[in-house]
Amino acid sequence: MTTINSSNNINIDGDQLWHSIHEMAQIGATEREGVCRLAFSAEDRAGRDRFIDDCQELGMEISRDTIGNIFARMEGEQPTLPAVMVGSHLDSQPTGGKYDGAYGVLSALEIARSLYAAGRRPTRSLEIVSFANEEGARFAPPMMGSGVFTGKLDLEKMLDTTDFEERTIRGELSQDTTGDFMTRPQRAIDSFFEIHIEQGPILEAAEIPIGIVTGAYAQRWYEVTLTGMESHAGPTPMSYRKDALVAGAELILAVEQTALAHGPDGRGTVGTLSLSPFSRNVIPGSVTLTIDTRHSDNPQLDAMDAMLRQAAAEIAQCRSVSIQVDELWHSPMRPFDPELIHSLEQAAQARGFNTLHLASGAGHDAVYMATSGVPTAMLFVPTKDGISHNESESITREDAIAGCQVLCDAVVARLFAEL
Ligand code: HGY
Ligand code: MN
Ligand code: MN
Repeated sequence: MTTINSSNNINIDGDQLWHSIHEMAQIGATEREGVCRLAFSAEDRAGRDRFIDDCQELGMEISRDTIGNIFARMEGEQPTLPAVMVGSHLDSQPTGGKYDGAYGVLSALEIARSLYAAGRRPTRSLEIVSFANEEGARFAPPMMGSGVFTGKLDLEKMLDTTDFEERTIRGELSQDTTGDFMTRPQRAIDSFFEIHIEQGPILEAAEIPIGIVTGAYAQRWYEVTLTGMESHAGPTPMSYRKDALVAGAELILAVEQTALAHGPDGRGTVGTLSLSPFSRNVIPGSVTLTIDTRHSDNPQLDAMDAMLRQAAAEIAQCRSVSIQVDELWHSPMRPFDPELIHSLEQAAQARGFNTLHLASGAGHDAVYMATSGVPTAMLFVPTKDGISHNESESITREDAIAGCQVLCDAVVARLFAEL
């Protein structure tokens, strides 16, 4: 059990952290003060290159892997020991906020900076990481970089994944002009820590600055194709129609009903929809849409899957359209590591912060790290009005610094732990 030995403590530079977060927010900045750094875009590459520059400035060893994850390593006194890894992601939603992901990567960087500034070389090595394409907004599924890194997602299949303009990740990466950094050697990882904004209302409502994350909700993503019959909006009587869009509208309401029918932890969202032939006076013959379902409990998510498929079958029959429901991705609920959770709890208490334990409705790279068997834990800090995946996303400077300091204390305890 790694205990927080406050004599080991390293104090972070809160001003430097807050400044680096807002420097990063300039990369891909939007007019409404958010960010747009879609995975593998020029803005995403610029954010990643800034991270690389800052790590190189410290003298860290940079490496990457074939899906574009970036690793920076501070070698410890005993370099053959498995490293402590800390990180998150720099890619964003199209109308993302300044803090989702970037706060976690730049907190990891601040821990490295603080160790170098204190002249402290840890026993274990420290690896900080920026995982590629966590959001899955442009290229689904999400958490792709960590999924490939942990072997849970197939690299070749991911490289051939296309965005809505039919561009592939392979093609995007081929334009990559990052330096010729070495591929990260196969090296064991002792533990993984991630700090993130909560992206929900719980911590702010409880007026508690530190959230200890117990695990992340299970998720299932679907791609749905509805096929009816396009025909003339005038001469076609209502009873003759095979309207794919009206069937889609019923399915969207069924998604909402399915989530509501599975308690407060049920979530159902239709975030994209396209139709054809997209003409004012033609009955839509074809609709494609995506569904994101989540639940804190694996069996409940399975029950939602069954209910959704049942609803689709009934709508298809009633409206004489075909509805193809394809599961795109499934991420089961994964609890995080009790020992690391305890070390985060200790670190927060040692600094006098109240904590609250909560599950994450959002997915994070920590989920795949935990799934791969690496002891993993996450910290949350409050999000203003619980709003995220929105340009108005906001956190306080005070909470950002408190969270990073608590993370630093737990990470340092692990880095210097007696063997
Ligand atoms: O969708 C999520 O949970 C995360 O933001 N990728
Ligand atoms: Mn995120
Ligand atoms: Mn996100």
